[in-house]
Amino acid sequence: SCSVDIIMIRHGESEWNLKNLFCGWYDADLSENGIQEAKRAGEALKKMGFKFDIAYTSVLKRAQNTLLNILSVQGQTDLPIVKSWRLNERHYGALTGLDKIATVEEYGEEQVAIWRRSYDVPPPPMDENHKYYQAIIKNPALIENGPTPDEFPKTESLKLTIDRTLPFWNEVVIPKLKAKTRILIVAHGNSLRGIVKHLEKISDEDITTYNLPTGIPFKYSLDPNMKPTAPLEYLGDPEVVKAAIEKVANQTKKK
Ligand code: DG2
Repeated sequence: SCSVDIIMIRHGESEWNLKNLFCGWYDADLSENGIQEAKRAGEALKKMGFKFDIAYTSVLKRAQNTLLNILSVQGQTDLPIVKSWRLNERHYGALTGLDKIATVEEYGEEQVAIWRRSYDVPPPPMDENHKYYQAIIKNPALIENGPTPDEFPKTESLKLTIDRTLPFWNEVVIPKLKAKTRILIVAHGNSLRGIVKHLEKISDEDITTYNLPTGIPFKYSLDPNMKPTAPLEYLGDPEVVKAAIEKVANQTKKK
């Protein structure tokens, strides 16, 4: 046929999603619920008969472990996996490790919304005295497969995230898609928001209210020019999808 499909998914709930902490480049693992989400995603993909030729993921373990859980349920444990820091979550700067509600209480809803969802305002940078600076800078995964010391961010807006994710999309993913390779991408809330913004041409304004749920696969059909023929399609129950998106939006809402 003349269109090609690609499946993408944000990792399942991480331990820091569960604790409601800004995570960014901190290498939190999946929560128990996150593992279950990944397995359910694997079951859904299996049921719908999806097979893949290659998977792309970030260098962070919440994404990699989501992928491994999907593949073990879906039955493709021998799938080639390519890891790139360009699919990492946006670096959350000085906010890394802070409680999302406590941050709203300290800085106000408006400021936190700007840091969290504005297109081009990055959070304050992470300095060397930050509680998680060493854990991130010394993470072997980020040293081996990470950016060069020059490229290593201290914080990232969505725009900066897109700037380093899109070269991967254009130079690695697109050629494979053109060769009809069946691709699965497992990445993060904001690295995927960047790809979605690019594909659907979502405006800088409209992207500020756009949220992606954890652990629910979605599909694009791309025409020969690699343009989506329709908005993303979630491979899940619409009510479950809606609730999962609201859960992300509500992470900064006081109860
Ligand atoms: C979350 C996204 O990233 O947080 O870094 O805290 O997808 O890796 O769990 P992920 C984080 P929000 O931008 O939705 O607050």
